[in-house]
Amino acid sequence: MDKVIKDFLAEVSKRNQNEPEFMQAVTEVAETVIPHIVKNNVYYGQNILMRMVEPERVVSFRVAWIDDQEEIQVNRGYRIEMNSAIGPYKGGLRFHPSVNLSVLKFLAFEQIFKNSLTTLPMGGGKGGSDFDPKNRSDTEVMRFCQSFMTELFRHIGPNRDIPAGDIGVGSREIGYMFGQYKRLKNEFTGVLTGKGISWGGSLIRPEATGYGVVYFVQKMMEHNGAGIKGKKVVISGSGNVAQYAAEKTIQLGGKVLTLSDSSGYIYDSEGINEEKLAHLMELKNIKRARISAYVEKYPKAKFFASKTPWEIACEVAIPCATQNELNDKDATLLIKNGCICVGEGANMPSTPGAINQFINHKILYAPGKASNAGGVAVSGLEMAQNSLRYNWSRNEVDAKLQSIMGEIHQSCLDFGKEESFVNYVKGANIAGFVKVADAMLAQGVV
Ligand code: NDP
Ligand code: 2IT
Repeated sequence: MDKVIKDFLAEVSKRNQNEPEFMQAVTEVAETVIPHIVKNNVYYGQNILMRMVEPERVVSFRVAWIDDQEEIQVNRGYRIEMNSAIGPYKGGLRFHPSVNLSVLKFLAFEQIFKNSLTTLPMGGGKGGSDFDPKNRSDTEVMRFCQSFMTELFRHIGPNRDIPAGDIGVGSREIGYMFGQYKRLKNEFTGVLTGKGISWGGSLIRPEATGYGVVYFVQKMMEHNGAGIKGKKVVISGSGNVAQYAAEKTIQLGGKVLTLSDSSGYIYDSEGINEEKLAHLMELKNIKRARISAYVEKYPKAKFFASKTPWEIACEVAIPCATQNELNDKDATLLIKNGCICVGEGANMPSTPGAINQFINHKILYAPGKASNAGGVAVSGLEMAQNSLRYNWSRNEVDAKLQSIMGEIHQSCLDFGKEESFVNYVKGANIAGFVKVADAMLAQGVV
C-alpha cells in the first residue's frame, strides 16, 4: 500500500513542481483514500484520483488598475475550476499577498471534498488574487474589484461557476464584483454568493462558517460525552469565521479566551463576552483596526505580539485564520495543556505533524473540509433561494445549516469509525471522495 501511495504522489509531484501547499493537501487525501480505492473494485484501475488532482481548467489573468496616487498597479488574478462532476464549480475568492497557484490549487482541491460532504450539488473551485486590500481606500478596492471582474466575468455564471468570499473578500468586495458583473452581462443572477440581504443574499451566510464549525465541535463533543458548555475555547483569527465562531461558542456557554490576527493574539482570561465581541467586530469590520486595539478598551486582557494563541490552556481549539498556522510544537503544547478537541474553521490550518499528533493522541480532531463546510453549505442554500426567487427566514436557514453539519458528522462516522476512536480525516476524505468518484465514473472519461 505504501508503495502505491508513494508512486502516486511522486507522479503528482513531478507534474506540480514548486506547489507545496497543493502537494500537502493531495498527500493527506491520497493517504486515506488510496487504501479505500484499492479495496473497492469499482474504483480500482480507473485512475480516478489522478483525474481528480488535475484541474479541469486553470485561468490566470492580468488585473491592471489605478491607485489613489494615479499610479498603475498590476496584480495577478486566478480561477481554478477543479471539478464539476456533481455540480457547477463553487468556492471562494481570496485576496491576499500570499496568493499563488499552489495555494489556490490546494484550496480548490479541498473544496471538491468539502462541497461533496455538504450534500448539495456543488463542484469544486477557488480563485483570487495577490492583491492586498489592507490599507487600501474603498475606491481603490472598488477599482481593483471592477478590473478583476472585467476578466473573470467571462469564465463564471450561475450554472457554470459561482464564486464567494474568503480571506480578504467580504461583503464590500462581493458587492463591487457583483455590480460589475451585472453591468457587463446586463443580468441580475445569483452568480456570486455572500451577497447583501437586499440584493439576493441569504440570511445566516455571514455567520455560517463560524456557526457551522461550532455546531460541528458540539456534535463531536456530544458524541464523546459532554458538549462545549463551560469549556475553555481558544480561537485564532479575528475575521469573518473567527468572529462568528466566537459568537456561537458564547451562545452555547463556552468561554472564549483568545482571538488573533497576523500581528499577534489577545488573551482575555475573563472570557470574551457578547459586549466585548461586539466591540471587537466594530474594530475589525468598521475601523479595520489591528487586534491589539482590543486591550485599549479592556486593559485586563493582554496582547502578545507576533505569537499564536496555542500556548493558552484550553479544552477546545478552533483555528480560524489561515493554512499551516498550527504546527506540531503547538499541537504538543495544546495536548499537554488539556485540549481534547480541535475543530478547524480555516482551511488546512494544522500542519501534517500537528495532525499526526492529534490522531496519535486520539483527540477529537475535525479537518476543515468537514468542520468549516457550513459556509459553502449556506452558499448552496443562497443559490437555491436565488433559483426559487424566494428568501427563507433566519430560523429556516439556521435549521438547515445545523442539519447539514449533523449529516457531515454522520458521514465522518460512517467512513471514519475505528475501534474506540473516530478518525475524522479518513471519514471526511472517503465520504467526500465516494460521491464525486461515483459521478465521475457514471459520466465516462472526460
Ligand atoms: P478574513 O479575511 O475575514 O479573516 C482572516 C483572519 O485571518 C484575519 O484575522 C487575518 O489577520 C488572519 N490571517 C490571514 N492570513 C494570516 C496569516 N498569514 N497569518 C496570521 N493570520 C492571518 O477571512 P475569513 O475569516 O473568511 O477566513 C479565515 C479562514 O477560514 C481561511 O482559511 C478561509 O479559507 C477559511 N474559510 C472561510 C470561509 C468563509 O466563508 N469566509 C469558509 C470556509 C473556510 P490579518 O487581518 O492580520 O491578515
Ligand atoms: O473555503 C470555503 O469554503 C469558502 N471560502 C466559502 C466558499 C463559498 O462558496 O461559499
